[in-house]
Amino acid sequence: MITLEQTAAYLRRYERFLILTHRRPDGDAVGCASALCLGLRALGKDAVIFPNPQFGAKFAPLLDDLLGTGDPHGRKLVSVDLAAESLLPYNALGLTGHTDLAIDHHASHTEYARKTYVDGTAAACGEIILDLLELLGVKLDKRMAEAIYVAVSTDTGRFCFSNTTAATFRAAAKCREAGADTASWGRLLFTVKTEGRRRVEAYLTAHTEVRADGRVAICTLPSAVVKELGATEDEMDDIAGFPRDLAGVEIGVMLRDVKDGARISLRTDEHWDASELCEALGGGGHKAAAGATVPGTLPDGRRAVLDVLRRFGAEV
Ligand SMILES: [Mn+2]
Repeated sequence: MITLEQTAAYLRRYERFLILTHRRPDGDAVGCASALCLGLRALGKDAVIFPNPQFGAKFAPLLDDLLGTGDPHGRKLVSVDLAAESLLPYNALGLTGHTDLAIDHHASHTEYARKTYVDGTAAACGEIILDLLELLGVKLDKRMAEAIYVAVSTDTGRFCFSNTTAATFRAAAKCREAGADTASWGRLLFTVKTEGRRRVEAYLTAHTEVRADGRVAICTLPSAVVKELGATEDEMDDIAGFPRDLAGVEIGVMLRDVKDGARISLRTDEHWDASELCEALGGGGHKAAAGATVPGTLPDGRRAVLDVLRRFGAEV
């Protein structure tokens, strides 16, 4: 592990960078990649973001003009918000074992890079990137500020999750001061509901499995259903939080089928540690939000998660 100052010195020392994000890139991943890339360019460096095939339309303005690879091995590979190399996008697996610097905030970070900076107290990796840009002497412009704002506001569920700290609000304040259009981004990210999203939420409402006297809620969302309802992956942002929002629920479980099995997403209240539960399933994450992928079908995933919940004392 290196310090934030050493991380800044590392970025200052080299000229060519390729920034890596995780599969199903969220607002924090995209916001961090965008702000870091723009900040490095502001310092006169040659920086690009690896074209993750799952980058969605919603965040497109943050990535405009920033995507590319060039010769990846002629660049320093920097990952942001990426807890483990197994989370690299499928088309970036050739880069496995080559990450030079990892900047992250996941407590479950696996230290796969040559150099690693992790701050598990940061609600969003975007908070770290903002501090780094300050250390590097980069003046925050409107676009960088919006990228950081997207990162911190999404990873904290618009500043409502228990991971939100005073530092998160200070980061958001700096973004607003630098001209971020927080109202427009807020509406786009959190309040606008597309027709596809509305249909998926209606399906989930009708199919939520409630157990343990209402303390556990499980949603199973097959990709075939998403397709049938005419919804896209871009409309599924934070859908994993849906079962946790029911009154009385301590553990919300979302199950979705992915290429290599069943993706389990857990959202928990203060009685539980989602990260610990997901580690028992081979995954990881944060105390209130974590995930794991298990081999097999959605019913296999459901059984696996129920087994672990029982092992940790839930009467499901
Ligand atoms: Mn994050």
